[in-house]
Amino acid sequence: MKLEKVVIANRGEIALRILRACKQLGLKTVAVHSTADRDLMHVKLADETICIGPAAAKESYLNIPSIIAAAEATGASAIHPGYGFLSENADFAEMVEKSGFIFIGPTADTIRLMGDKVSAKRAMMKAGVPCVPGSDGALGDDIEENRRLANEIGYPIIIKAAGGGGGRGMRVVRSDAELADAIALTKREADLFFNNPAVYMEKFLENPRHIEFQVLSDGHGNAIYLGERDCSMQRRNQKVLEEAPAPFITEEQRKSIGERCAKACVDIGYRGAGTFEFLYENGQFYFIEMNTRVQVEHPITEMITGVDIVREMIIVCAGAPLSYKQSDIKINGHAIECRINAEDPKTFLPSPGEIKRLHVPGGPGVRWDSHIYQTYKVPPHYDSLVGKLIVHDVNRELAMARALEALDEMVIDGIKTNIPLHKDLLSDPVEIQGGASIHYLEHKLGMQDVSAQQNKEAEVKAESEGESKTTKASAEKKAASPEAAEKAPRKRVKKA
Ligand code: MV4
Repeated sequence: MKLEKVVIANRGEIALRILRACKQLGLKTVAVHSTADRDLMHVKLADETICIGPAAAKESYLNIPSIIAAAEATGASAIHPGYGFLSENADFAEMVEKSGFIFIGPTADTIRLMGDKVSAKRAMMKAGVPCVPGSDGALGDDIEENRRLANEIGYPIIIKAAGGGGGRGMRVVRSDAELADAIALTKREADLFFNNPAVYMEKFLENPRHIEFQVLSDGHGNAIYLGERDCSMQRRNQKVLEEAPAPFITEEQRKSIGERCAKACVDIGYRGAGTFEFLYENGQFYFIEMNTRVQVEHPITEMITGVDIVREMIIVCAGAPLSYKQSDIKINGHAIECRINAEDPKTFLPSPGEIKRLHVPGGPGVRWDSHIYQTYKVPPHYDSLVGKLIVHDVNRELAMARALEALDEMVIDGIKTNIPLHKDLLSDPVEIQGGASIHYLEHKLGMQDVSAQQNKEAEVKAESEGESKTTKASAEKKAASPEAAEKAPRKRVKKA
């Protein structure tokens, strides 16, 4: 099929990023948007626009029939799902392809394989990707057997929902006494949240870093890795700042893990852009999940490799071979991304509203991926990401300095943003040193603010008691996250 016109089934900065890639490829674009998003920048720039429903994502960006109807009505040949929303919904990918359109991402079968964390881990183990030690598959009902397994792995262990991911549906267990209840509770929640009661067991890593490998694969036996990103700076499973390459990771480690990821892509016939998520502790990488979409933080990899990831994912999904072979890929310098959110920098409450004044930094090594403009009104209905400041320089120290200078220059008036948090973080000795664990930022924020500390304690308690995020003691509103929380609850489709 010849690719001529692409439906952009997303909003905000990533919709604009996809539109730019399409324009460069000479492709026509269709922006599908909700009633709250008529003024989005990519809607103004698209060749055609279609309103697909009301502000609520469930009725617009998650409305499968409306999106497919928009592709039909405009004679489009492909649909790009971006991140979040329907990007990792296998049923959507299947319906897109059954309707005769290209899904810009892997096949529905691949999304399904990776969406089930038990089958994902099994596939990765088979491909030679190192995984967290744990159960071989889903846990059975024999509590004696599960106890034996937990002792073999060694406490603490973690029970995770097979249908979960991104931090939902997990419970840490520290002794035999807690095990049976923890498994039962996690299974009930997993059934409720993901329509799939299957759970599995892993060794719980207390203080890991979160390091992920970017891959590109054409589904015809060509796959490459584009190095790794360190995404450890996070709060409540929301990444705040990412960098590439990951501090203190050697070229040997990069090559060893990267080659295994690329081989795994070939083994499973992976198509498009993908990310292998690892926990990294004591010099070892442990695979946890694969993301089958373009990620928020893809630009830092683009900056250090020179590869346009969105362009490559479009062309390989249209049937072209990858433009690069592994030997073309060289890691050049260091890149940092600061996610700029419309939120209170202290309470983290969302701060929608009108952008009254905007000045964005520029100059060499400074990139601003954002849909916002002066007079744009950030709507309250979606995640609070308003832009990504990406900086690049020859080394980490200079990149950090450049990030601080760019943040100093940036002016976003009318809404509150987390720019002060980023400035504070880039001046933090632990951040400056590099290699902090996934818990560092929450620890730092907890130290600064007593109420935040209480929230954190409530959160730890809630996690061990298996409450959902919405019941936490925090006054923080449940804001959607760009990549994960905006996903519709997965419905299990009964096989005929
Ligand atoms: C873990 C873990 C420790 N040990 N698995 C949370 C998100 C989901 N993608 C996996 N997660 C974790 N899995 C084992 N065996 C700690 C986390 C974790 C985490 C991981 C990555 C980034 C941030 C995190 C925050 C809390 C917990």
